[in-house]
Amino acid sequence: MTLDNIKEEICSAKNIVILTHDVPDGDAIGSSLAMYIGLKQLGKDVDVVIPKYSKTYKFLPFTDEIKEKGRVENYDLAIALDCGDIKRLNGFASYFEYANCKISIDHHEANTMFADYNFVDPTAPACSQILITVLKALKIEITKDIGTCLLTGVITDTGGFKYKSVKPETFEFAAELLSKGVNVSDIYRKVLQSIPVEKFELRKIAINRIELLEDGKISFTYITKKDEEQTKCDDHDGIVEIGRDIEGVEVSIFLREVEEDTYKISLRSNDYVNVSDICLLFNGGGHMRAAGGTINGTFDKVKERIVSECKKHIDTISNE
Ligand SMILES: [Mn+2]
Repeated sequence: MTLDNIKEEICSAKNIVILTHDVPDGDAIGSSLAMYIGLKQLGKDVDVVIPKYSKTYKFLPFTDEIKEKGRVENYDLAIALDCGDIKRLNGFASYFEYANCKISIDHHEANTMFADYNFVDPTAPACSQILITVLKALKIEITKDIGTCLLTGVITDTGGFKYKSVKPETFEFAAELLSKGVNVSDIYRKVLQSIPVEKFELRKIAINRIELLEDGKISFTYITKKDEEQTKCDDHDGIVEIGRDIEGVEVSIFLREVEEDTYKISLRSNDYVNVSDICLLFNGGGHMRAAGGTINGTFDKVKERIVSECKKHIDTISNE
């Protein structure tokens, strides 16, 4: 069984590196830190490498120990968390490739099974929820710190327990963490409610640009590099959800300029459109109702391509 192999590999490794996906969200960071704290408990030489992340998550325990770069080139073991594709490991893929053994623990539907051992459950609402099983198998004590990281992952990936991915186990899991002293309302407020002023300014720009297309079934907006310079903010978390929450919208599109003629796409769907399928066409993927990718071309071309692809998916399904 994969879990037994994972246990064995973790037990025998000395040097371990923990990696996650680029533009890390609360589940990516929460899972990484929970794993880090757990492996420290086992006395491992462990690094958690996350070059850049939103300061929203600075409140999590042990963020001071997050490294921008690894300590060595060749780790005994590399663990990728919450990452469906090696391409999404971005700058740190070399640590993964050079490691003697590679493990992936994830919940992305489109996971490419890129590791030696892949512990993937696409029905789990968050990687953090899978992690508790792994940590327990390793006989790691679920402390308040670990619980805070894990619950942050679940809260961010379920939008505060409101997505369809939430199952009875999600609440059982939350109940268990609460019993360890984890402060759910504090996490909720920090990751879902309060936003820094500069982030609010960036959001305002995106909201003002929202267009409703295809009879209001598609919401579209974007942010340029200039907007980021002007607001001194590059944290786009939450923008794509604003469009998704407009009544009648099936798919919300958010484009972000990363360099000239290159855009990152974020898609959200409300119900029946599988946006992971759409993003697979654009070098990306993700979940049925939340996915991302990259697209090259001028702004007008990019907009036209992504809108027409979303329209095609909406039409096919509504004609079935
Ligand atoms: Mn996740």
